[in-house]
Amino acid sequence: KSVIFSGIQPTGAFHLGNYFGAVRNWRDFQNRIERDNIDSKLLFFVADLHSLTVSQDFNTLYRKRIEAYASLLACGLDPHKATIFFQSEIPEIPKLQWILSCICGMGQLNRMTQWKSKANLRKDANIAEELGKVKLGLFTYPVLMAADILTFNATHVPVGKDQSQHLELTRDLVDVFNRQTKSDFLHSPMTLLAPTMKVLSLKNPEKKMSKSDSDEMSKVFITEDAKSIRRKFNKALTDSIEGKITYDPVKRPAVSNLIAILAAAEGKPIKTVAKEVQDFTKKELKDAVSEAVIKELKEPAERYNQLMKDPVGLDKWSRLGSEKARSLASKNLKVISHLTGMGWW
Ligand code: AQP
Repeated sequence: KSVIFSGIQPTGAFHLGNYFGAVRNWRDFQNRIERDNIDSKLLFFVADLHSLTVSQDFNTLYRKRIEAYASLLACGLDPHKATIFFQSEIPEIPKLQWILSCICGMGQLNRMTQWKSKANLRKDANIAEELGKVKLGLFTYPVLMAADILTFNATHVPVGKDQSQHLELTRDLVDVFNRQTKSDFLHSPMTLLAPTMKVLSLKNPEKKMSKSDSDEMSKVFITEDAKSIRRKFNKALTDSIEGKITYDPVKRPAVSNLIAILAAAEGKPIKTVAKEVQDFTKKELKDAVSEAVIKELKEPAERYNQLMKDPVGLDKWSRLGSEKARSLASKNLKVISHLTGMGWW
């Protein structure tokens, strides 16, 4: 039986990148599994422990976690069909993280690229001093991610390209664990790369659209109203190239980003959409993207507003999710703990 598993951090409201690059694909998995009657377990979680790896305002984090949970449901994840939970409510995860930390080399973590980009190391400064400021949690983030996956013995992990390196590390840790414990208990999880492209910032196509970007005009939230969506796309950066609209991510990244968003919203191949819009003006392209995105986000936005009016209902779903997740996690951790000579936790 396959176990499909993925998570998202509660570091801010979900934007089009999170939606097209992650959560919409998860919903499609969920619906396909139901339609085709596939024997598969689905687990999705709010990665609140991961969000602590960068500095957080603890006064707002509690609410952001709930907003993230509501966003997952609003995007169509269904607690009847998938187990949807908060990472911090599963104590088995940090237990396994410790066991994995004891088999993971510093050199393996040192090769990971994501902590380096998130640590904002200054190139001109003393490197030892800069490294000394990096928080242990940020450096060991990939071990926590491996623990998330292996606590549930997941077989498939849908992620964006930026996470592939962490999945490779997880597979390496599985090999070491199984070898050292002379077992084959842990599965080597497969990476399912999101079919959708990276959604870029509407203001700077050199950057991806990101929750933590302080420029609100760079991103469109899944809960945004039509007027605000139109305003953001109207003010989106394009380029000064005249003539036909063309899809060329290298020479025309901003225009290509708009075409790619339109294609994702309409559920069509980029090539087809690029042809359809080739004679549009840039204003017409922006209008078409706005209308397609408004249509695509209408239901998630409505559902989100309803869910946020019902905190008791949300709490009920998240408790149910945590109970289901814990029951699976504790079964697996018992075996893992026994294999590592720790007795039965
Ligand atoms: N711009 C993007 N385009 C496509 N996919 C994206 N994802 C994020 N941004 C884009 C995908 O969303 C999932 C959840 O991401 P995360 O919460 O783990 O953190 P992230 O990847 O670092 O996302 P953000 O929005 O940029 O958050 P911050 O600003 O907090 O770092 C992942 O599957 C990711 O690939």
